[in-house]
Amino acid sequence: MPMFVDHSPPGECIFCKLVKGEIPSAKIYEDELSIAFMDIGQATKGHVLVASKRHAVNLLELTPEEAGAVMQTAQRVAAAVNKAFDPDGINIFQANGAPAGQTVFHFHLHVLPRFVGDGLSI
Ligand code: D5M
Repeated sequence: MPMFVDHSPPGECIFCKLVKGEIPSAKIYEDELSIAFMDIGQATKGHVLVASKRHAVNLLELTPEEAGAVMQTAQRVAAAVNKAFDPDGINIFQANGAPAGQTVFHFHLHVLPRFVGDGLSI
């Protein structure tokens, strides 16, 4: 599968619908360019996604302003997650393309609290 193929009509992907409030989410923060919400899968306790509000398939499609905004939001979220869940560590990761593990083709990064013995292998 090619890396840069979007699988949804513009505005119709699952995170676009989430941004528009058309599907429910556990939203924890938003600003003009970015939004943060709990990951539905909770790979660990406190797993949050930070997405661009505009539909960009991956990192390479973000504007510099969007890239700055999502990273600033990720830092804020990481601080909040650190306070709320007291993890032993935190991963920030982001997949570009199906071979890299991307499953939702709307830019997002993961703020993933890590706990000693959590068994994750990323
Ligand atoms: O990560 C895609 C992530 O998106 C994966 O961890 C599940 C999450 N996901 C999918 N649908 C939803 C909804 N509706 N709310 C919250 N989280 C969701 P990737 O890096 O693309 O594999």
